[in-house]
Amino acid sequence: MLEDIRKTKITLKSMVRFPTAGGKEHVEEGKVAQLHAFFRKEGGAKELVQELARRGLQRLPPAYVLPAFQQPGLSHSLTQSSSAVRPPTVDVASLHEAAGAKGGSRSACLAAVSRACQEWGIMQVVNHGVAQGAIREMWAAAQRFFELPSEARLRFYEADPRNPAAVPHYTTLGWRETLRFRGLWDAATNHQLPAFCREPIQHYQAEMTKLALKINAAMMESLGVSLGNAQSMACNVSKTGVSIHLYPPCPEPSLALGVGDHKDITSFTILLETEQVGGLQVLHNGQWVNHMAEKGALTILLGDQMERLSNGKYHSVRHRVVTHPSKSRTSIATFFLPPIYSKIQPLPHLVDSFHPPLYQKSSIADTLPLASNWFN
Ligand SMILES: O=C(O)CCC(=O)C(=O)O
Repeated sequence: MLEDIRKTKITLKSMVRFPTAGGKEHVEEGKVAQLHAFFRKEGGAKELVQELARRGLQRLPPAYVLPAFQQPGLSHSLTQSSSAVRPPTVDVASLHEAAGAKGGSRSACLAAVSRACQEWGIMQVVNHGVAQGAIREMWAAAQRFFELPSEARLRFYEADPRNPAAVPHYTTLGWRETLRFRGLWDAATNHQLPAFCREPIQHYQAEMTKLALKINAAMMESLGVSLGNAQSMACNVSKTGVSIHLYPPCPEPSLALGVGDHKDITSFTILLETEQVGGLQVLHNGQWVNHMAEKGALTILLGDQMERLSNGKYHSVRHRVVTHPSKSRTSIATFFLPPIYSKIQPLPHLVDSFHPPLYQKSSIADTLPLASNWFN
């Protein structure tokens, strides 16, 4: 265990901070270069991860094999792990009641949200009120996108995922394929999306935004911000981005990751994922713990901005994605964050002589200029 912690520290120090759309994924520069070289080989005969998976490889192409200290190993693969500890599930039905409605269910819900944010930094939410039609259409669009011939998917491929001009944008940094783009009001760039994606994504994102506003107000209220002020803190979730991931079956899941260990730079992220396959793991009390999506649930992952606002009371959760030897998984991550130049600091009432400020006042642009290009 100590050894694990030591290794993790080395990982963080020696890794280049390499941003995903939602945060920072720690990927070694050498590994990135190797993946790109592999991808470009054979005079443009590029193979995306889905095509590699379909070939029925017994061994993982070396470009996808992580350095030993980053490999999840057998004990953390999805087929072996039997951890009884699971992130919490919170019923958020009472958050849809009129603001200020009296009753025990809302305060019980806020208490459950607070516990999940303090102890885990992740929770599944049920009775979230998101229209089922929006979810169904979004799944259908994602599936149709990933079924496009590889030449059509490759039109969006961008060798340098840090390139802010590449929107929308396709990457295969781990054992995955990812389509990502900025919030939908960026019509100037998102019109490049295939026509069949546009409406479902727009509809889905409108639903996500409604939910994000409620979750944000609940988190603020659970941190002791008065109801009126909690609702006026909507700026926490005023910017957004979306990543749609496909993780095909992987020939050697113990050697690779779908998404590397990282935290999100967001306020929080809302994740929709294939049910009952698993793949997302969170670091909890020094151990990687499997998260398994329940039927109809959405997952909330806390990010760095919520940790900063709460002066460390709530924590931005470290997470990664392991792959499955025979099953595919799809996930749709919607990232919510404040405007990138907004200076965020711990809420004043959470700072006193017993709780000195743990974070300086700073903006996303100050801390992670490369990733912030994505949301600007
Ligand atoms: O696919 C998942 O479960 C997580 C994706 C993720 O961590 C990300 O997009 O930053």
